[in-house]
Amino acid sequence: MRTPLTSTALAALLLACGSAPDQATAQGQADKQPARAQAGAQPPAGGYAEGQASRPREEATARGAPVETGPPNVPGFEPAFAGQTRAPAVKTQTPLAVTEIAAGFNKPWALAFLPDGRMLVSEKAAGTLRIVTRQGQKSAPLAGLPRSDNRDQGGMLDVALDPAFARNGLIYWSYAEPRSGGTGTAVARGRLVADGNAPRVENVQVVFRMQPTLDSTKHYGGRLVFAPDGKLFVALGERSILPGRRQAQNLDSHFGKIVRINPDGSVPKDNPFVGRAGALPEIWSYGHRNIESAALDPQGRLWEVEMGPQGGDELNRPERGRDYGWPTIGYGEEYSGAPIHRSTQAKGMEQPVYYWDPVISPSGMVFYTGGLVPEWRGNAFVGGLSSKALVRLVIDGDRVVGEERLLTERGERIREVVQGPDGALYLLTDAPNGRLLRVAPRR
Ligand SMILES: [Ca+2]
Repeated sequence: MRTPLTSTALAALLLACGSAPDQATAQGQADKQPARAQAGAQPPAGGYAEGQASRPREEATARGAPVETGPPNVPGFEPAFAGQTRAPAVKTQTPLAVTEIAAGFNKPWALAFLPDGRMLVSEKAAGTLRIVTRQGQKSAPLAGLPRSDNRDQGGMLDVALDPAFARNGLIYWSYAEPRSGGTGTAVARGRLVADGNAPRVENVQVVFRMQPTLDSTKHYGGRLVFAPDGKLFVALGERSILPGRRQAQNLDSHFGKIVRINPDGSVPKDNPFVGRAGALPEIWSYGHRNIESAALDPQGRLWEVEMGPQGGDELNRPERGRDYGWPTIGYGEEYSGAPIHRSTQAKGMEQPVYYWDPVISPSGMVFYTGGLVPEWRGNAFVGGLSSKALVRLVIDGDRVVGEERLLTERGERIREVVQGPDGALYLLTDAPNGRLLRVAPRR
């Protein structure tokens, strides 16, 4: 099925797509190591204008041109249903303005609003949390945080407020925990003392430790989402290296799982695998790759976007006890171009609601419910790293019916997206000098 790229095929590809394949491939590599040679983007012999690989694009064109015009990395894979990839492009009609609130964050990863309008911002590479005022003034790093392993994809990850924060002052954060023999994702909580010149957390308690420990610096996952019933979802990665990847299907491992815990770390009795021999009781869903985007929709249901390999980033709505397929099925391939999956579908494994090939490299997610931009209500927003975009998804009946890439002209890797109390979107850019941006209608 896969043949080397010939110059004839390349010419046909360029004519058919109107876009150089190396642009999409180069973007897809940016957050994904090791990088793949661009010559590895292999359309079928004869190019995309003929043959099965052209079918998904033709379908998409019939429904309206998609925002993605580059060739897929894995042209042999076809969507399981119409609209599973390359949804028609949509365009925000409201004129937008982007304002920089603050800069100088060391690879910021997550943002959470405090009730008084100040923000907690995590700095992945520094292993810190800071408080930032609405005017952009940054506090000193919070004292009292446990040590994190800040190498590579590790460090300080997500931060979230307890649903009863106003009463108990508790915040939760995820981080790469240094351990004997390796690292693992951990979640801790503590009482925030936010006033004065020495902000800190007190009574720190680690409430979750991913098992097992593995000597890998990648794919920690880490997104924290409180469900409407007060349970805490923790979205995890599979640690990237093969000994981790293969555990995404194993219920005796937290790798490649979404776990569901009580805020104190205890296991809810109604979790799907409670009482099953050999299964870790915290597991909610499995077969995930690396989840850095997760959010509740306006109905209170959990959604996630996970980083696929080369090709194959996925939007899923994880349900209790279900298998989301990684690494058995998927729409991507190794960065070398070698196959990972024999098939895109298998019995007993869930299909993604939507997938991207080439990838967007998703991080951060929110469903917009604000009043500032009424046309966005109910839409999902996802940060894009390699795609250097804020990705907007119009969702109807659990299907994606429109996609937009916002802020592409800025050329910044978007790590986090949150809706502020004012109805604006707040973003963090992924850089050693990362920025906090506010996106709102132009005045
Ligand atoms: Ca999947």
